[in-house]
Amino acid sequence: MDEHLEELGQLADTAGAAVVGRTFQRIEAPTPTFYLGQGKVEELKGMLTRMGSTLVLFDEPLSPAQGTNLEQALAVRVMDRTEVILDIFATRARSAEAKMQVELAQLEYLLPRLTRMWTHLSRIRGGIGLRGPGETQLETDRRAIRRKISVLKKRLDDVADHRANQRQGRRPCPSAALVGYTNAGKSSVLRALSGDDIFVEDRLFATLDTLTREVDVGGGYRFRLSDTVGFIRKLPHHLVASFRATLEEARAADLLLHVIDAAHPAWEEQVEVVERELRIADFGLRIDKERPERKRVIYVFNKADLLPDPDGFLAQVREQYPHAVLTSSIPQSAIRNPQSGGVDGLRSILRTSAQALRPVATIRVPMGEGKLLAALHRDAEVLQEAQVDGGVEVTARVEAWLLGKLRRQGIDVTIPP
Ligand SMILES: Nc1nc2c(ncn2[C@@H]2O[C@H](COP(=O)(O)OP(=O)(O)OP(=O)(O)O)[C@@H](O)[C@H]2O)c(=O)[nH]1
Ligand SMILES: [Mg+2]
Repeated sequence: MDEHLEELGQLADTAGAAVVGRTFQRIEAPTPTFYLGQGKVEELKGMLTRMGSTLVLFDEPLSPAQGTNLEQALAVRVMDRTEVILDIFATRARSAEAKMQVELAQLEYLLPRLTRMWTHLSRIRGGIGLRGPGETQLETDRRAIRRKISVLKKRLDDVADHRANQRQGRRPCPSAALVGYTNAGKSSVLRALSGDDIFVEDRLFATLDTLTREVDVGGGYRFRLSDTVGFIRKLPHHLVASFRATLEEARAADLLLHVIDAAHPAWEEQVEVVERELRIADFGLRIDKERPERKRVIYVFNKADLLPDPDGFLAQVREQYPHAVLTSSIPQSAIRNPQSGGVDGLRSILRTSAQALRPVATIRVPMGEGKLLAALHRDAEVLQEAQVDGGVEVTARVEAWLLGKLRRQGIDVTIPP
């Protein structure tokens, strides 16, 4: 409970509000009027006056009626968790795409509230047999909002298509997406791996846009890594849905790097939240039917420098997460515990993955298969080519799925040990 309020406090801080007091009530069934019991509302009112505060934040979602009633009873602005998150997203969106995504989520949040707000008003006016101006206005507003929603959806679909085309045009290089709870250190890991100056902040939702970097993982291999928007407990669903175009990048990746704040007391709950969101966003499944295998996840336990016993921690989590690796992604000079060793472990896991995803293979292309030869030059990294009896022998770094496809077509493929 404390951790949940702690997190709401972080959200408030990120949104630019200073927390002056907190209170909670255990409720079996929230009341439709205030959510809280009458006594608690009185207590809250006293607190507000004493502390001179101007805003109340609720960790639970409030119905539009509860929100309105509370604002009237307390005479201050009341926001629920969803509204705070939307507010943060709105101020943090930079790119045109992120702005559209946030606007879409805001309108979807507004739509049902608008209805109830106007219903409430027209009841006050309530003339018999009168189709009051409120109702007409409501219809007009609703129609305008729905129209705007569909325009935004269409434009975001176009963005997603454009991205998909771009992905197809890229040269073959394995890709991974950094996913995880907000503030776990996704951007920091990308910064440490790439050496680029990427925006990092001890605030929630520092990153709203997908940022992609090609990273050298050693041994002549490169990996394309994408940073993504973080997840949080009780993330509004229309918000996740509207970030579809951004998350598509992660969905198309060869593997996922699930970055976890190992030093956070509630990291296990955070892992569950992220995995649930990923399941909802349908991440485990390939959209490409030619590659139906489940996506591999590497669990990256970050902030290892803050752990009292990093080795003991790793031994313990490996029982549940065999593909776990420890990282510390802040500049090495700032690390208290130099044993925790940077991102080298992760880099070498990526190198192994790149080798597995793009094994070097020898492919015997029969005479007259010019098309296949051209396809290899386009989709694989050709290292060597030699004329042999009855065709051409190509040595190339080829994606594993493509090798499977070639084999199914009866092409002679060998992978040297
Ligand atoms: N001590 C320590 N701090 C870290 C480490 N990695 C990240 N941090 C800090 O954690 C905070 C969040 O880091 P970010 O990289 O912005 O986290 P993020 O996951 O990208 O967060 P969002 O984009 O907000 O979802 C920053 O203050 C970082 O300096 C680490 O390995 N050790
Ligand atoms: Mg970030």
